Amino acid sequence: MVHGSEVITIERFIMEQERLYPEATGELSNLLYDVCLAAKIISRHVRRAGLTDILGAAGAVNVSGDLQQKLDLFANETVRNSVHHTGRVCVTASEEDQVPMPVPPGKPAGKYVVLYDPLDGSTNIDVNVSIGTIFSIHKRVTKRSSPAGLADCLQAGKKQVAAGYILYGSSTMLVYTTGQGVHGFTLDPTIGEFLLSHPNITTPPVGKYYSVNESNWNRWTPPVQRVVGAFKNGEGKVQPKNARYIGSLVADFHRNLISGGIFLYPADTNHPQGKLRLLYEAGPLAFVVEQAGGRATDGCRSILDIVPADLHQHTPLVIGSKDDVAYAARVLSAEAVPVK
Ligand code: P6P
Repeated sequence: MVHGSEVITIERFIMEQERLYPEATGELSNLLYDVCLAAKIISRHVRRAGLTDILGAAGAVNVSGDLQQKLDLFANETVRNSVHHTGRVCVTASEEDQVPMPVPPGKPAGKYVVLYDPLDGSTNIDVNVSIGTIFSIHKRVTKRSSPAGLADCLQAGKKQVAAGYILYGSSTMLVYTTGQGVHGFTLDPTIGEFLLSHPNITTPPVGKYYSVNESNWNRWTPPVQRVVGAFKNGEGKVQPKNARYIGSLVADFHRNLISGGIFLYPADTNHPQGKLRLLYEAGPLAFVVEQAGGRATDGCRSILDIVPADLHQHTPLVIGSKDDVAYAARVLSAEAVPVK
């Protein structure tokens, strides 16, 4: 937000938010700054991806089976290197790493856990479509005397202390929540600062858009087909919506958050547990959307209530405007049919 010559940087905003909590130590604030630094570095490279040899596949394959793009690996290392040495974090976990990455021995281990998808939508890198970074912050649950690890990562989404994403779109935006509303910042590359551009984001209860990959239609259960059909053609009180699908989760999510909409990646016969990941995709976005007045389910259950059993666990995802998500949950709960 720019008031005349006065700009509110994310650093100032976080500091003012921290002052609301006299007991705050400032560690979470500093961790959010660390994430901001990583975002700026990744943004710089994403913006130049077409101009350097960083473009293209790095040849390896991650746990999702996605061909790892060089930018994926760069973003993965950048986030880890921005937080591991700070003494604020004890362990990180990423879509690009098979296992959790505890802070190395000899480095101070802090009280926070960072789960992240370093560059979601990376198959869009080479075709210049918006991509994003998603992050989730928890407090460690294991004793400081023991090494941090998987147990600190496998926490329900409702335990998150902060979550957000960076969208590398027509501009680079960072959107986050610490449970005190949702706030959006736009990077001014001329000064290298994220400036408050979207304070107190709220999402309309009924969305303009529905976002789903309809090429999966024949792989869905009939109830899922009914729900998507209602958003497409209208049914009862559900009015028809415009279809918008970028195929990049953060971009689809952000448009729906601002304009109102519903994003669905249901289970299908190719993805019986859904394609998206619970811990570092659905969970953080669920925290953000609920803080903005929206909802997020796996079709039936609240995403934030799901207790993960596996670090890279998949989940179906229905997320966005609360009345649209509630309609989907009513149909999908009443007509629950397992995907065969
Ligand atoms: P599909 C990108 O690969 C991604 O992980 C998300 O960003 C996106 O929402 C989804 O997969 C798109 O998947 O099967 O529609 O191409």
